[in-house]
Amino acid sequence: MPKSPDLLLTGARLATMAGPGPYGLVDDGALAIRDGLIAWAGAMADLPSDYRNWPKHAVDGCLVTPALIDCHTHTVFAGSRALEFEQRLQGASYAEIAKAGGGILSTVRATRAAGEDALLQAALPRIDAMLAAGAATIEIKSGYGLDIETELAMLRTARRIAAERPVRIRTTFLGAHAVPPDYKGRADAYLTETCLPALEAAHAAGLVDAVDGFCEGIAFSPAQIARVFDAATALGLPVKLHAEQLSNLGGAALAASYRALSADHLEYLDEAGIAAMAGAGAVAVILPGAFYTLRERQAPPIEALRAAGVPMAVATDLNPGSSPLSSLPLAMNMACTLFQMTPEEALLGTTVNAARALGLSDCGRIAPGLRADLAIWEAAHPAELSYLIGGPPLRARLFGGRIC
Ligand code: DI6
Ligand code: FE
Repeated sequence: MPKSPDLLLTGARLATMAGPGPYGLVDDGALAIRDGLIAWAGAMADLPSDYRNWPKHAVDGCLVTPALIDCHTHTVFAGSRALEFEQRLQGASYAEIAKAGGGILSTVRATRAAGEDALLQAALPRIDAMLAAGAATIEIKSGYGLDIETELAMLRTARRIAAERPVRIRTTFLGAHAVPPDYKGRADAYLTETCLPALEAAHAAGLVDAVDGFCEGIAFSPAQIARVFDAATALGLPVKLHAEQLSNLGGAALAASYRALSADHLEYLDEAGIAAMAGAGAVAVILPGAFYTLRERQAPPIEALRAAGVPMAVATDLNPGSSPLSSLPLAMNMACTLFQMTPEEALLGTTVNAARALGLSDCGRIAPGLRADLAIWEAAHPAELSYLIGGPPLRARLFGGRIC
């Protein structure tokens, strides 16, 4: 990345998310940025003299937070599932539509037919919406290819996004998302012949940061997910899992036994799963957009996760079927209103704990030495990010120290 010019942000309230006190708040703050990193952050009154003559950028009356991190998305896909939305409103369930060959498989058909350039062009407006809502780091999964060629094409497309927009992309291999039609009823053969070879090829091409799976009655069993996790572990890749979204198969405990970065969704998570996650230090990624869209009734066990000290992240799960949502502030609002997370937990969930769910330690807080990825909001208090439905206006974003 080209070096960014030295910059001193002044006049803002900082929500450093780095303690002490709620949100790590600093009133009348100053923030010095050099070479894309935070050099110093604190109260203006304490600013060391070295920084006093740096070029200033006043953001009086604004709130500065770490730029938001979306740690669970399926942003690269082709086609639309609006008609399925209509079917669900007429009474068809997500699982029924999936079993009839729609759902994920309908997006697979469109994605296989699209070609890489079309995939990129379809993804960019989604990315633009995510950036306009304050994100700077976005995780993107494969899983709508389900053949070797298209799984790799999805991951390459995701990586290309970082050359097109000021954003950091982390890629997750999700070959175990659904069983493709040509392998109907033969999930293990799909894993042996296609999914695991695709993982090896994608890893060899340097396209994989982590490995995910969908552990569910309509997708893969724990034993099948274990095969994928064994392969990931052999390649030295961290794992995460779509677990306990529609039923309880013990996916979170399985993920924890592989020291997963995270287990995600978790509506049907039980006490044993919570204890396993707490023991493994896995992040619980809460995805209220999917709960809302599918009009689910059972909320994830937030109170028990909180009591067990499991760190919680919040993400959009942006995908064409169960969560056509690109705004992290809206996801935060939903996490508070639907699940009674606190606004501080919601912001920790899109900064500190989202970084952790991606295995990143250089972002998600405002502290010296971390990346200067920042969001500048027209807001007085960080609770407004969750309180206002869709969040307060974003004045600007800094990516690697550059205003954009
Ligand atoms: N759970 C989800 O919420 C997404 N994937 C998954 O395993 C939904 C994907 C889709 O419906 O296209
Ligand atoms: Fe998902």
